Amino acid sequence: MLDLAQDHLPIHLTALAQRYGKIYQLNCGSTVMVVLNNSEIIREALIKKWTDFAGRPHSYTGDIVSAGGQTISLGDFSEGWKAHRRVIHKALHHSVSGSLHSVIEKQAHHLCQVLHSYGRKPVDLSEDFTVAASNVITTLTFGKTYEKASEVLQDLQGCLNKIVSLWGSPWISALDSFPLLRKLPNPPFSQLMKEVARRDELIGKHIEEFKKSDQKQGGTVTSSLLQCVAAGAVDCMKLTNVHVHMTTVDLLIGGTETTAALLNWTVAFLLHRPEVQDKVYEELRDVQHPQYSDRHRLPYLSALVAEMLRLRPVAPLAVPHRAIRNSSIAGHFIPKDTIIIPNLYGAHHDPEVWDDPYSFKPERFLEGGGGSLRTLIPFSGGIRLCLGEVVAKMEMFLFLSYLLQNFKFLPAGHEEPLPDLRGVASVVLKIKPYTVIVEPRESK
Ligand code: HEM
Ligand SMILES: *[C@@H]1O[C@H](CO)[C@@H](O)[C@H](O)[C@H]1NC(C)=O
Ligand SMILES: *[C@@H]1O[C@H](CO)[C@@H](O)[C@H](O)[C@H]1NC(C)=O
Ligand SMILES: CC(=O)N[C@H]1CO[C@H](CO)[C@@H](O)[C@@H]1O
Repeated sequence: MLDLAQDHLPIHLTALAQRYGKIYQLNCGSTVMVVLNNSEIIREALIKKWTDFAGRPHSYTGDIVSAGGQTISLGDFSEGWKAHRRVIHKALHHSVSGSLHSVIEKQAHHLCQVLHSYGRKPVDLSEDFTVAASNVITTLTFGKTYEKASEVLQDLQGCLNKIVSLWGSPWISALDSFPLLRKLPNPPFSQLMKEVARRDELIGKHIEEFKKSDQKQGGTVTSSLLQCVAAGAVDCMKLTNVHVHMTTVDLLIGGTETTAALLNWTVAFLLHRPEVQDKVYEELRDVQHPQYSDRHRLPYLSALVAEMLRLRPVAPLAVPHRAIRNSSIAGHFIPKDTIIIPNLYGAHHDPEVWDDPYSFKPERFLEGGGGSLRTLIPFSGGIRLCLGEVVAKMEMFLFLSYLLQNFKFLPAGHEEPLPDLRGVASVVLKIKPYTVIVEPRESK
């Protein structure tokens, strides 16, 4: 229990790996967990033996936040889950193909306008990043965007963030391992129940409004799913309105804070190594309106994105998997129902794979730099691969190309220390608060 209550669990689990090796077991109450700390072993379990490890743990609190496992992210492996994931995947790619690029460009452009309006005063950009990432998702799901000050957006993001952080807290996880505790009063748990009810009210309102609007004709994930439910087509079997509802929750939770946190991390690292910013800027000078298809002409920017995903995989422990039958990993017997924790953070800091793994060196991903994209697994792998990988990669590339082409990020002041790069990790790995000065490039 103490091992799991650490403030930076990925670092703690990685330190345990140095003592106990690339695969080890933790026991918590009646729960057995196996932690995997290198990329080879994670690939063995999640890709090569995906049929054995495709499950999710059943948990008391997980059921509460996921309407009894009716989400993609927390739903256990079953034929119904597979069908649900397939439909969303198709709907996401249908809504995404062609339009995703322009959806992101529009938000990147808007983000630049907001940053211009700050002048040269020190600012905290985390909310602007959240708004940009959230608007990409709400455009894909409902065809709608919101301003930062919008009450609807504030309410929804506030509520989802609280759910994620409460659910990740030890007060809540203890309830899964120690059922007796459920009988005692637990204020964080009551708060969680309240936020879940609020979430369902807010999302429910969105879907009702959407059904009444003219958007329902097509082009968004929600319209594809609703059509699917109404038509009762074969590959939509058993998809219900609850699934449509929970899909929105999945995409908003999976797609907003992750992307925003990664942008926030990138700015912090660039403050520590300003020459990296300048190199990316030089590269971008020759490309008028950067497109995702230009990424091969922008090797330094691409290397920066890869290095950020390596150093700060924002879902550092992925989402726990469950063995759905007896199996083995690296020659060790793994009984059915063991919980598997892929330590992506550990895999990305493995000294056998990465030179100087704790240093920020985008150059490692340039030709001949020694970095290997094969061992980079920020989106995990196999059948549970992040559903938004394509969206996230395009967002990172386009947001950063717009930001770095238009601005230079500077430390907030001479006396101010540079941002602390250790971070705090619960479900999403985040950086601690800091401010930054945004200087427009053309003013020089
Ligand atoms: C930089 C950004 C992102 C990173 C690093 C990331 C990473 C991850 C990881 C590691 C997992 C767990 C996979 C596993 O269980 O093995 C995951 C799952 C998931 N992600 Fe992402 N993600 C990002 C952005 C997004 C976006 C933009 C979306 C939505 C459009 C999204 C939607 C999801 C969903 C729905 C799942 C659950 C998949 C399943 O259980 O089958 N993610 N992500
Ligand atoms: C799984 O392994 C356990 C031992 O932990 C054994 O008792 C059980 O029979 C095995 N189940 C199958 C289906 O092989
Ligand atoms: C980065 O995110 C944290 C919260 O996770 C926030 O407090 C901090 O101010 C953000 N920094 C910037 C420059 O956005
Ligand atoms: C990042 C890290 O500490 N990885 C460790 C995983 O386990 C192996 C032992 O098998 C260590 O050598 C690595 O250092």
